[in-house]
Amino acid sequence: DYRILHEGALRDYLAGLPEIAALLGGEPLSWAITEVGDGNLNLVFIVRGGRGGIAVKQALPYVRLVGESWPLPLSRAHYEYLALSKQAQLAPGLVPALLHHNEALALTVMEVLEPHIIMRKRLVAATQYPRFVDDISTFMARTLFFTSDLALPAAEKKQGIAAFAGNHALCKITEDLIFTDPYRIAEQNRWTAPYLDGLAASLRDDMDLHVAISRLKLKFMASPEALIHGDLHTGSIMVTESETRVIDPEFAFYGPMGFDVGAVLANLLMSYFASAGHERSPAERAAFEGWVLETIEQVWNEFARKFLDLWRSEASGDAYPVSLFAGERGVARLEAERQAYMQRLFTDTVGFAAAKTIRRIFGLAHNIDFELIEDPKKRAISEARAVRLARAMMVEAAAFRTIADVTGAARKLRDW
Ligand code: SR1
Ligand code: MG
Repeated sequence: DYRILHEGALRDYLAGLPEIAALLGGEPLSWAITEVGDGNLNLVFIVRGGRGGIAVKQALPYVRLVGESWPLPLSRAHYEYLALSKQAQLAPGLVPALLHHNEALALTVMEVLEPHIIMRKRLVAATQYPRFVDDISTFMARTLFFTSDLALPAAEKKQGIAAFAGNHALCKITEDLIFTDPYRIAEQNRWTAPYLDGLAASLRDDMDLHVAISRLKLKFMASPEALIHGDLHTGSIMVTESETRVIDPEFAFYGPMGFDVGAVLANLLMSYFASAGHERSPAERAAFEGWVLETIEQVWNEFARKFLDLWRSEASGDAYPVSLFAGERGVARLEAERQAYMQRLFTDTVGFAAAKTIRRIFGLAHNIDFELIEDPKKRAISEARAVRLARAMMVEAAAFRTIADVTGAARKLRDW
């Protein structure tokens, strides 16, 4: 029954949903319908009636960014709906409210987020968000912890893995676009030529990097640690001064936790390096970049603190059986093991953050942090700084022991 619902057909469809029609209010013919999707994959409509508004997201049977030559399963809308439902349960108030889902039409109706704005757009304008650290660290700690073996009995965890196993076409996009193509000649790659031609060639020739990215790819493919968002960049986060909402989990599956945490840190790091290329006074630049680096530190530190608190207080999973850690000695040993676990997760996070950075500079899908720097030479300088840090983070991930090691290295590259 799938068909693409453009304005008229969408109006008729929504008019047939009594609860949605009542929420919008007024006559269906009076509803204002605008297509606002600026992502790479889907159609997104905002519909406004006399009483209220809604957001409607419909998956296209192909990649919007490229066109019909690249087909993509509609089932991703179902996985997005499943993930949003789970995230709403685990991190209430941090995802948009779900109002309706039609699996056959690959269509989901959600609350309209107003006056929320895509975070990436505001970062380009050097805007600081005071609530971001607390909200994103809560979102990640709760969604990752409560879908992991630390919180779930083994059977339930395995059912979770199975429920998302069919989302492999979206995983394959990540496997190709993030973990493979930037390191080889690929038709869809692009970069700021001619300035980054040499750097692009050096990535294709760098065997240490090829080993490091392949280890990360294997980790992405074969580590069902938790239900991850799968595309947690600053374009998947909407913000106001007082609220944060995580959107668009269509890449969700059971994968490595560090992929989500690394995505957030990578996108903040790119915002930091892009800052030098945008028009802003030295004082504004210093204030914004200082805030970004502090935010990066706090995101990791708060995430780790909250995750560990959950582990200490809410561990009901089958991993680390309590009976094996009885007595004072057991309690101390388990706490040491928790710290070791977080260190391994940090190393994964550093590596994945690097992979997420390099793909945005040499792969198919770029981001406006860099793209809106009009002067290609300035853009290339910012991008080259980000790549220099990313290479070190990928090849020597374990040498970055703390998040301050990452921000310290970023600071050193500010004027490189
Ligand atoms: C073909 S899809 C390109 C990218 O868009 C999405 O936002 C994901 O990041 C994906 O890798
Ligand atoms: Mg998206």
